[in-house]
Amino acid sequence: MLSKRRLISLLLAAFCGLSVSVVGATGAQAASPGAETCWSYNVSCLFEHNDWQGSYTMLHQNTPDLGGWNDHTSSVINDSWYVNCYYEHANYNGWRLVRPRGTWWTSMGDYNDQITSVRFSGRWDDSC
Ligand SMILES: [Ca+2]
Repeated sequence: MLSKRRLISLLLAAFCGLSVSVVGATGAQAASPGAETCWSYNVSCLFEHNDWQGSYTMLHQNTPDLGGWNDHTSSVINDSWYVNCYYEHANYNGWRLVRPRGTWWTSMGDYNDQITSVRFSGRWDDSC
């Protein structure tokens, strides 16, 4: 049988543990300032780290060479009005990844730090 003091201690520990897990879950779901900006302005964004963290750049049009952002992208948001196609090399060469408007990746997986050019397309068949 638990003493009253022990029972209160366990309840407090359980409550604190629940609080920590709730804060953790909220933190994981909270958008970064960069992500909030991208979602607010209907633009396409590239992020330095997974989960839309780190520095970011906004794109508004076809970009045949990302320059300083070459091979630097770890997550993306496409909140532009267009399909976005991301390419391995400059001038839309190499492999291609497609993101319809209003979609994202929180991680680029095997394509981490490899995007070099981005094309915007108004087509509805997800091609660029
Ligand atoms: Ca590349």
